[in-house]
Amino acid sequence: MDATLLLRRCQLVNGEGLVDIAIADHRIVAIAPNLPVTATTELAIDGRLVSAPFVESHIHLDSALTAGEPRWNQSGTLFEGIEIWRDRKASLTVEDVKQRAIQALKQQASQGVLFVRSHADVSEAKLSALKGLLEVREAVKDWLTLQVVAFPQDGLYGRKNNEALMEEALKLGADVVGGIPHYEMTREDGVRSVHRIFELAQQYDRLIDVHCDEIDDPQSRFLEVMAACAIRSGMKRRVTASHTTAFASYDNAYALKLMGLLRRSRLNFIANPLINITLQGRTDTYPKRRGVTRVKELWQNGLNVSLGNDCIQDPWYSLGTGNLLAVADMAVHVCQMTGTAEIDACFEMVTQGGARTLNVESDYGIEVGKPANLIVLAAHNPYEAILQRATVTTVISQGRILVETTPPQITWHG
Ligand code: 17E
Ligand code: FE2
Repeated sequence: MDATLLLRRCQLVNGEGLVDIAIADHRIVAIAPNLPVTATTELAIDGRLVSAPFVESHIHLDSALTAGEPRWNQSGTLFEGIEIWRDRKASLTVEDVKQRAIQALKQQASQGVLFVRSHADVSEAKLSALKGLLEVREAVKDWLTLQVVAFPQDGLYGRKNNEALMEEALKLGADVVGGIPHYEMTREDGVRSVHRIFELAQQYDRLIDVHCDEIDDPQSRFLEVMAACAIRSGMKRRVTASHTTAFASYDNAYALKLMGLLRRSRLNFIANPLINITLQGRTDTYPKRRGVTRVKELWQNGLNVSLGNDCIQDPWYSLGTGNLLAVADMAVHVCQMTGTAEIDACFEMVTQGGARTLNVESDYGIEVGKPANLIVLAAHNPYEAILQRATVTTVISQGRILVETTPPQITWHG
């Protein structure tokens, strides 16, 4: 058999012994020890970890790389971030969005991310964020899969025109319907927005990903509305609740009832621990809440959880490099996922779990017949990868080597 690319002696995430991986015509054509194959290019992996790519399930590329414009977020709250972004987006252009989004995506791809779901603010009259990201989706499609969420940052009912802008965004081709019920003016508006989101998703045949209960208010209970709608509509796995930070503030009696409903709903969950450990708890003195959703309990209940960066240097978070191992590392700490199976689960949340959230599982994973998207890490297993924030040394996209990085070389002169 002839291959274009052959990886020798790879350690797979759940693999027993080492295997070779042969790639031809952009697809994986064979996986087995000691393949009798010749290839145009052969890579000696020498027992290092080879994984399916990282999946960024939650990021705002429209605001990425704007930290400090027009001013820095001094209070560190979600609300100040929204106000700064409102001023910044007044001068948004399609070119501005495209340039920053592509820069951020290249930075992420260099760190092994080949699947990304980005929110695009559609509560802005010209829809520049959405139009820019739809053009980026097309521009990068040969090396990265981008999904775009129509996200009404100022509320679906926050201004008269916002609902119409959302529908316009779906007509233009957004992949996912977004929302922000906890930020609507009233509880009633929030509930109404969730129902409208489900209606639109069914009408336009789109996925759903709602910023849900991103607040420390234990009375913010839109997650139960989403779960009920997911069950009644039958959309279940096509629905995602992002952030759900209020879940960390619910009392345990309500959380127990809710968890039963969530198990029925099969919703996907996305936690963004880098951002929510800094945004939440800002009105607390001490004890100060962590404000990250109940990742461990959701995972223990068999629900699909993925982890996202949310921000790369924007009005909500001035730090961030788009590295998903940094996010997994933060989840291990904040969510106390320190058991061995729990650390492995955090690695899965930035790979397979994200693929399930994005509904791209049929094209994702290291299996014969699937598109050859894979990454090589300077580590031997997921634990080492998180421990070391391991360098992704080779990124292979659609069967071609897209990026190579040499890990830092330390010379000890003791
Ligand atoms: N917008 C929002 O509502 N919440 C966030 N965490 C970010 C933007 C980053
Ligand atoms: Fe977000």
